[in-house]
Amino acid sequence: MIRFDVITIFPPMFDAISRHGVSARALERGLWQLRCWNPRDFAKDAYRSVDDRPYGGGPGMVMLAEPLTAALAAIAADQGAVGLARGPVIHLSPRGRPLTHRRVQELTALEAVTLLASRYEAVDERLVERHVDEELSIGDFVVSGGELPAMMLIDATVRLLPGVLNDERSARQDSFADGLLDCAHFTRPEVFEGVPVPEVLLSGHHARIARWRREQSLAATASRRPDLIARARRDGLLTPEDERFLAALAQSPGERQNETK
Ligand code: 4F9
Repeated sequence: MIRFDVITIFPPMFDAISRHGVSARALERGLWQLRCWNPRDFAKDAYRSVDDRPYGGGPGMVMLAEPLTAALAAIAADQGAVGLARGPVIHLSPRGRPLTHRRVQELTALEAVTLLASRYEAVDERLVERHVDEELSIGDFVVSGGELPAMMLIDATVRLLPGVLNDERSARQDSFADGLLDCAHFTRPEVFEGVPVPEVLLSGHHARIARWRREQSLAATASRRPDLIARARRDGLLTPEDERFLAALAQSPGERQNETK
């Protein structure tokens, strides 16, 4: 079982994953644990300050190293007291390396993961240097704090834990699980605003359906994320049949307008 310890000045934000949806149900069923730690509780002054102005001047505030260090020490002590193998301390930051499906999969094997969800413009770099193992980004954009990115990391990890999803096949067909984007999906009605469901899906021919879905994945990935095609090729995830399909796709521009959506 995995336990997430999160340092945040807004613990109630985490109700979003502890009280709603798949992650909440898994929490209730004891498949993972969550503890939030407020750095204000580790502040040293009467105002319970967790930030201060940057040396060198400039806009914004910087999170103080000391309350964060104290919070990290308390987390490590608590994890140790209950016998958890210490996992990494991860800071969610736009300066981090991109979070990937592979890294999420690796996290599922850990007993404890500590997340620093920072606010303000930055964290004192000495704290990062000395006490953070890894900085991870969830995309090339900035949000108002690390809480949402931290919740995304937790949610992505929890849904891969055994027993969390109703059908284990769901996680396997997700985008990125096989290095490609997921295929398109359809449900009732059979005709929507004049657009019919692709005929092959009504055929009951399982091998043809599987091939069609594979080609949908390949076409969407080639058009939207050519970087993923290159990687899948490098990782040996493309069959000769896939390669023939991609070659034909490259020969027929215009027919795939839809794929540039
Ligand atoms: C963290 C943005 C991870 C993207 C943290 C403001 C962040 C972020 N990925 N933005 N605080």
